[in-house]
This record gives sequence, C-alpha cells and structure tokens, in this order.
Amino acid sequence: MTRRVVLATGNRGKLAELRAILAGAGLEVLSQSDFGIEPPVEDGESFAANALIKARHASRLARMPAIADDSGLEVDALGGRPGIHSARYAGPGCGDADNNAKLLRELHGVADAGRTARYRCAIAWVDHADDPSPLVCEAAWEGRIAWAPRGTGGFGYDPLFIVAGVGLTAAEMPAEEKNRVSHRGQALSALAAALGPGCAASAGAARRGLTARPSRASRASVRRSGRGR
Ligand code: ITT
Repeated sequence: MTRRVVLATGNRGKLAELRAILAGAGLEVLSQSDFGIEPPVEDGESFAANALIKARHASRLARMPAIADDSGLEVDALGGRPGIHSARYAGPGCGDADNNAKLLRELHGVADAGRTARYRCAIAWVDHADDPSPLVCEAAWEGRIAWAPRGTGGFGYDPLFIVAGVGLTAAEMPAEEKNRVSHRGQALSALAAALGPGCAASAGAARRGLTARPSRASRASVRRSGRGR
C-alpha cells in the first residue's frame, strides 16, 4: 500500500531534491503548499529540533505523516556559523545571493586551509503530530568554501561549496550526483532504510527493531527521538 506523506518545507530547492530522492520509495509525496500550510517558527536549538518542529506542524495541519528537513552550512573559520541560521544568514528578507555575498565577505583573507565547512541535514519523520517516537536521521557532507561562486545547479550555498575529494562545487555537480552523496541524500537513505522496504512499512513497526545504527553512508545516523518536541 502506498503511504501518503507531506513534505514540510517551503524551500523550492529542497522540495525538488527531496522529491527526486524519494521518487520510487513507495510514498505518495505531497507538499505542504498543497495544503496552504505556512511555515512554523523554527526556534529549536539544533537541526534535529527544528526538523521535528516543522514535521509536527505540517502533520498536524495536513493530518498525515510528515517528513521535514532542517539543514545548513557550518564553516569552521566562523565557529560553525551560519549553522541553523543558514537560511536567513544575511538577515530577514535576504536570499541566497545575499547569504553567499555575506559568506564571502566574512571569509575575506582566510586561506584555503581555513575554509573547511560542511553541510548538515536532519530529516524527521512523524507518523502523526504528537508521535512520541519520531525518526530522526542526520548526516554531514564535507567541503570547503570557494573564493567566488561557480556553477548554476542546486540552490543556497551550492555555488560556494567545493565538495571534498571532488573539486567541483555542489552547483557544478549533476543533480543526481548531488542527491546521491549530499547531506540530504545520505540522511534520506538512512530514513528509507529505517522505514523498511519501499518505505511503505509502518514506521512504528520499523522502530520496534531499530537501534541507532549507521546507514550505508559513513556519516549518517538514525535514532529514535524520545518524547519531547
Ligand atoms: P524550510 O524551513 O521551509 O524547509 P528553509 O530554507 O528555511 O526552508 P532551513 O531553515 O533548513 O530551511 O535552512 C536551510 C538553509 O541551509 C537553506 O536555505 C540554504 O541556505 C542552506 N542549505 C541547506 N541545504 C543546502 C543545500 O543542499 N544546498 C545549498 N544550501 C543548502
């Protein structure tokens, strides 16, 4: 049986990637905009906490299981900023170009060796808004910050994110390749593995046998959240 799930994001770049990665997972994927759902206030202190806030909010309003992604860029030379504030790094109302310009300004004069960074992603799945044991999968994708934007693919900081061991920016990679290896791709693979074949299994049943276990991706992790948000 195909399960219906609402994707709790208002970010079109993310939505396209999440849909592409989930294609063939045995889920009927709807968007929160299909239900006219406005985003909640993201006042969590971690990617996982914010992903859960978004998933519960969308699930409550759409009355079905929800998947949410909270993600961002951590830059070592900036003490991990912009981190959970990546979307609005340059201020309210600013877009990707403003965020990228601010990042380049802040890294002015920082040599290559100091420009290391990583994308982080937490994906939350809830069966219903008050699900006491949601699934949360987290992953990271290592790289460093370029000196100028390169490439036209992806979204957000992708033109400035040089993928470790590849040398291309994420915006220069083919979309399928980014989706296969990215923080989001890794976290979603871990979620799919935790949910079971075709993702169509009951998440509750999947959880009963679930202990924290590594996914196929080296830096992804899956865990049962305790009660809470
Ligand atoms: P939703 O909350 O509606 O999902 P958002 O854009 O506000 O959309 P986040 O709070 O999770 O989402 O912020 C994520 C930001 O991190 C995103 O806006 C980008 O600036 C950056 N980001 C995350 N993943 C990225 C990726 O794969 N490529 C480029 N930038 C990314």
